[in-house]
Amino acid sequence: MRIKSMFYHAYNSYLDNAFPYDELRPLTCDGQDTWGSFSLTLIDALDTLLVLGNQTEFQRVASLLQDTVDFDIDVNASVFETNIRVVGGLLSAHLLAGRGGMDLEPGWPCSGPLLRMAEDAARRLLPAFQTPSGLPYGTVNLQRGVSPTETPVTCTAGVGTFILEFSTLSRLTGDQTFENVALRALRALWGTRSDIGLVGNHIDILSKKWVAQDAGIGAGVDSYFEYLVKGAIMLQDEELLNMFLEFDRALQNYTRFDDWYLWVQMHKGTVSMPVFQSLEAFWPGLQSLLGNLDSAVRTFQNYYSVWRQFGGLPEFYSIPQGYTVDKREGYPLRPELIESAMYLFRATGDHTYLQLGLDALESIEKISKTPCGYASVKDLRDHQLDNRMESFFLAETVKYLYLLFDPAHFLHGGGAEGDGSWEEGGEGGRCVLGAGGFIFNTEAHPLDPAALYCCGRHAQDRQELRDVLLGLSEPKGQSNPGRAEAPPPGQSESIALKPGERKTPPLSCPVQPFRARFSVLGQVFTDST
Ligand code: DMJ
Repeated sequence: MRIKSMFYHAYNSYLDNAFPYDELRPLTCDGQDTWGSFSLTLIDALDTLLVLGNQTEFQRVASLLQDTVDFDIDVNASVFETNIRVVGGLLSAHLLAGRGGMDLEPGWPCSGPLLRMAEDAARRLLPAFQTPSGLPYGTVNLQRGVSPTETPVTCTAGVGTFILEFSTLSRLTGDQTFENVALRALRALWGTRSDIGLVGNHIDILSKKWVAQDAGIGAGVDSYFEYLVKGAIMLQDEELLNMFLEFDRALQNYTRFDDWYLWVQMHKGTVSMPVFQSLEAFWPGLQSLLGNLDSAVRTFQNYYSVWRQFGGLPEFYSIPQGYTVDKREGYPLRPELIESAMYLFRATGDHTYLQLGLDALESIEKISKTPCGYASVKDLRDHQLDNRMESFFLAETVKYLYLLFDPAHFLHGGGAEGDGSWEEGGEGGRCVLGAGGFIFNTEAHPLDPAALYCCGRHAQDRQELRDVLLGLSEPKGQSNPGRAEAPPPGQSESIALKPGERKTPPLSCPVQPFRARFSVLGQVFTDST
């Protein structure tokens, strides 16, 4: 199958030429560290191996990563990227370990080596959340916490894209800290919305002032909205759903025009940038999860027309001009339109979405294939290439393409007792896994809500037992430590780098490369990197 060949061409090239670096450089056939120094592409691609049915390589890589990856490193890492790619990738592989034929610990899925790795990585991100507001810093040193000179400016997605991974960690391990800090950040962000119900692009996490006041659904914001919806579904949490629905009303009111979504000033609602960004193409998929199919279909058609015009989605597309935007003509092999096609095909059965899949396959093969991988397209107008293959190409783009053409895949859910798509796990086989469908994190790593529910119940039982035992043994009046609480505000000093210590530039909010201050159609976005 062509999608499998695409995967293995890129994957084997990474292993042969780039491992243990984070990414493959497909033009020079070598590797480079980008988001950290933790073999990022291999972690990100691990669950795709299983999605493609390769159990033996899944097992080999799972143990290779346990032996080779060390998060105790003096690296300044993006809190957002490390969470969605590393923590998300490891959690997903952990939850799929049963189907992957790995040797399982007796307590799995509530314990296991990949879960411990995910927890180790996530614990190193926690200092970023120790702020008076609860809004996290964008960058943290994995060994030493947040630098005293760290910028307090973070993008919206960098604050609001943790609840899926962190609640999974909390419910599997029984340590509430992760879910607490993610929720605290979401609630704090909610409190900063404007009078007309919108949030901007970059916020100062100390003053809670909006530094970039453009409201939209794309770069710097996108996965915040995605996590409100998916968090609501995964945790059955009405608070998150209500937050999203209120945002959605404002977005529909102020930013939607002819089923495009523009950027507007968050306080006034006036259009600041009539631009479609490739990152926005996740939106029709999200709408389909909410049941808003008509609108999802129309918006998808708009975005697909841009794909057809260029054979890919340029990073920015000026809607009035019907053309690319200066310096934003690239297509770094992003997954979002294919992701939406997968959801919409699942919801409608319409073959338009398969056609997009075919178009994507053809384009990527034709434009970006090199002797050792697939290269980001620097400019869709002349097909110049960049020497970079982002890890999301194997984690997301290829995975969503494969799942689009395999509607019976177990990850599409629909499992019911008897059809063999569910499995047992947990102490005494009390967990029924995979029967309630999977939720994909924003890096396409599937998470299983049933495991959260099952381990959460076990953790609760264990906690109640501990409380009873402690209550019996403690003298009256002494407090019960119980589960960890959300960190108290104002602790950033304790996790700070000492003066003079090494600090590399922060890598925060990279969802869209706001690499410099730049002006598009009169609107200035501020870069925090
Ligand atoms: C991925 O890392 C994630 O999907 C993120 O939410 C947005 N950017 C890339 C893919 O385009």
